[in-house]
Amino acid sequence: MTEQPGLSALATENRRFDPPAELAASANVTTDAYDDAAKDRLAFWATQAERLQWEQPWDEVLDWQPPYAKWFVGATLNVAANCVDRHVANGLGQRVALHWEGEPEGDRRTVTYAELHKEVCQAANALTGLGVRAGDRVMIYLPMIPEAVVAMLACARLGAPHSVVFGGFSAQALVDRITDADARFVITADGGYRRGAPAALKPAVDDAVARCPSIEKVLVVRRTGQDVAWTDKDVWWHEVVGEQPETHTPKAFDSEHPLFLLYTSGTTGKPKGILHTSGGYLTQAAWTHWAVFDLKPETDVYWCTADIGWVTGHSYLVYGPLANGATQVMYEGTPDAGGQDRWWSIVERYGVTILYTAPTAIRTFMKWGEDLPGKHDLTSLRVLGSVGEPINPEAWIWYRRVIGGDRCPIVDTWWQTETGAMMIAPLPGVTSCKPGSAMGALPGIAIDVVDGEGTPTKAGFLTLNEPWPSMLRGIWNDDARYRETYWNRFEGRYFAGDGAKYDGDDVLWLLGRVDDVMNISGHRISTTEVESALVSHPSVAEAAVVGAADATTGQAIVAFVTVKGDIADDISSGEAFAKELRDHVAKEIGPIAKPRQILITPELPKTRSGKIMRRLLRDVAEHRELGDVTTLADPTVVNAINNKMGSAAAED
Ligand code: 6R9
Repeated sequence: MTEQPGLSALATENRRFDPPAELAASANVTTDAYDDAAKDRLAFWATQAERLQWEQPWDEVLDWQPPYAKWFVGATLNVAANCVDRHVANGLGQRVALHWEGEPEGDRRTVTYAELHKEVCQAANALTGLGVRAGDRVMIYLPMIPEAVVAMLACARLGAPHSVVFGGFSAQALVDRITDADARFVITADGGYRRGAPAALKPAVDDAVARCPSIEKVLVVRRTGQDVAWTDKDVWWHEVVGEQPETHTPKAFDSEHPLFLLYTSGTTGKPKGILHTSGGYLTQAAWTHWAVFDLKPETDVYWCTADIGWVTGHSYLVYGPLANGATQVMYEGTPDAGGQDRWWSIVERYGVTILYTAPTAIRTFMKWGEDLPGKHDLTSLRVLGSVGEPINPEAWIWYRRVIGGDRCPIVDTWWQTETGAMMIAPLPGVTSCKPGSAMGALPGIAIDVVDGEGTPTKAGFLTLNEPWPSMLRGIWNDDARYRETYWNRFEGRYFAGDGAKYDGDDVLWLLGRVDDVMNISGHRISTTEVESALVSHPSVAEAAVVGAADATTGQAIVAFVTVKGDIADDISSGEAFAKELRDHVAKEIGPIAKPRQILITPELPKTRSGKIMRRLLRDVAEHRELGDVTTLADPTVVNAINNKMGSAAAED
């Protein structure tokens, strides 16, 4: 356990997997795309933008005033009309948009584009009636139900930027985001189904709204039927939306009109509100979805397993696929609800052809055993995707063999909340892939790996050199942090925060975060956030949190905690106390941020200037030889912690 899984093998990976001949022969995108983009990048993106329906054409493709870009300047469009109305107008109203599957077995709903259109119009009318106007921020805190998609599109239709908060996050997380966004509305549900039981959402909203005076109305979907508290701000979705007229005339907004804010972790405790706008975002989300998955909307059944609370759910469950008129699967629950083969029964039932998921899920399925997918007919699958963290070659090969029947290309797609859409990925009809690599930049995207001085090199920091259509347009209300986080590190380059290297064949390998952001099951959580949650517990004095390699979740949270002087040793060393701290973190941030392991230690290793030496704690957490300890104020501290970790591991 000395390195992240698989990374040591990366430099010597020589296996190659060519595109299937049949797929290559009819691929949406060929090598020409690279040539076209290389010849004229802006013309290339303008061509992709023409795949959308614009009300007014643009005067200029790009206006770049670093670090702020405007794409398709002067043009107007309605994002929701692009995702719904135009397909209905093109005679595709009867095409299935969503095959929705609830967690309880047998709970299913089919939504055609015509039905989606009707519901989005009704929801837009209802929101208008509640007072939502263009520019208002609307929080969405919903389970994975069709209304989540409808709510996002209704906001987009009205030009009211949404901010989706993952349903697993706590009331406090909602308060922070509502406050930062200064939102006036919340769309939520009584609850959703999780692991076989209804999980309440409304109490967290009640708690948050009580603390957020800016909120005027809360629109509540009835999903589980569980009891809910009610205030005069609350309105039932089924009472107001169903009553509305079934049509709504969309207004065209400027290409740079804000589409959504999505909060993501940075290296400080305060989450950043990443701002995305309309025309450029939709252009790149739609084109990459069509090109990288080789989407054939007439015949494919596409399934992205991401939650709408993450950027992948925004770009590759809502905006990209719907802009392309895709038919897709949406599933509410956990992978083991109703059996550990639930996903494979879904693939079989709907004849899924394209599956987009995360390495952490694949590693979980590896653990559960290949006889489970083996029980189902998965021969409909033709393209597999991966996103969220580096996929180790072992998982890649398993994914290809067991799920893809050795016939499906795998597209490993690198991108971020900030990039809005895929940036680095193979093209399934073109690229000969190495297992575990995202291969190289997509057409129209310019990247460099640079050293500490910003000079291009073989191994170092991943940077983006040219503006791209779906790039973030800043951090909400924090210009200084936007410049500081992404643009000040290297002159003229966007710094992604990831390490990367080229192997001898000029194939690119992503090496994970170089800052203090952890990646837990593909979700970004900052060490500082978890530390502040721990320290907010009355018994905790100090906390240091690191991400340690974990075979299933990619990284797992290991917390080193010192307790306040008046806490007796036998209490703090007990399992009940560790559980209490874990639950406390779950309450403050959400269950996903629960530390895998909590180690109570008398002191934390610090430099003389008082900075916690995380590098050492990572070594401890991953059972590595300790590196240089000379800069520590008290070098004996780390040995004491190390001994403790050794005995804790033995107890596991
Ligand atoms: C889409 C998404 C972004 C961070 C990113 C990187 C990691 C995502 C990856 C990958 C290696 C891939 N990441 N995809 N690392 N290979 N294919 O995940 O957005 O939640 O903002 O996370 O995730 O470290 O910087 P987001």
